[in-house]
Amino acid sequence: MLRLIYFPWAGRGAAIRDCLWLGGVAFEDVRLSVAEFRNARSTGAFPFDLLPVLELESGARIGQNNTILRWAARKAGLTPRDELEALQVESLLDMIEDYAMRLSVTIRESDPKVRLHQRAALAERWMPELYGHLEKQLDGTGSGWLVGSALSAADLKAYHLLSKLTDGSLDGMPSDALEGSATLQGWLSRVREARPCPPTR
Ligand SMILES: N[C@@H](CCC(=O)N[C@@H](CS)C(=O)NCC(=O)O)C(=O)O
Repeated sequence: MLRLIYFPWAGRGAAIRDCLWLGGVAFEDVRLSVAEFRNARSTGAFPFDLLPVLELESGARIGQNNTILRWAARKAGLTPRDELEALQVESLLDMIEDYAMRLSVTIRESDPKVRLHQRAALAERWMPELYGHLEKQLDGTGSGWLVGSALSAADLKAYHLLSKLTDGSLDGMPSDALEGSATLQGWLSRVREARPCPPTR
């Protein structure tokens, strides 16, 4: 059986899980604690020593979240047929990942003073820049979705990043950052409603 290996939180696993659930793709949703991850990593269990990792039926393991997300979107039938739209989704996934990396750097920072300094740059510069890119994209399609006229992996990936940035759990990141944007707020509600409910186990 296919296995998606990640941590118990949303992070870089959530959009992949959403795609697989939306597409009805059977997979084992493996959620490792940090201690379990470190033990397994010390045995060389993961390509590049990071999660998420996709394990195929053959047992082959694949790393890098955008690679896995693109694969999951194809499996789920969520990849646009139109070539330009498919490229736009790919490009958005990479653009969003650039900003996810900026957030990751602050999460890995152990010095609280340095972290707050980094978060100020995130809150004042980088995240408004990301929100601007997304607003422009939504204004361009006019459909309520980031690409074309349907939900794509780009909506899911951006949704999870923006949700994390504004859920109040990150020191120095204001939870009201999107209050001034009716476009982004409307889009977030649309994605929230379109997201699948995790299957009951
Ligand atoms: N470029 C990688 C980044 C993966 C990554 O940073 N994963 C984090 C969790 S979101 C991780 O495994 N952290 C564990 C660690 O750094 O020890 C990807 O796209 O998958």
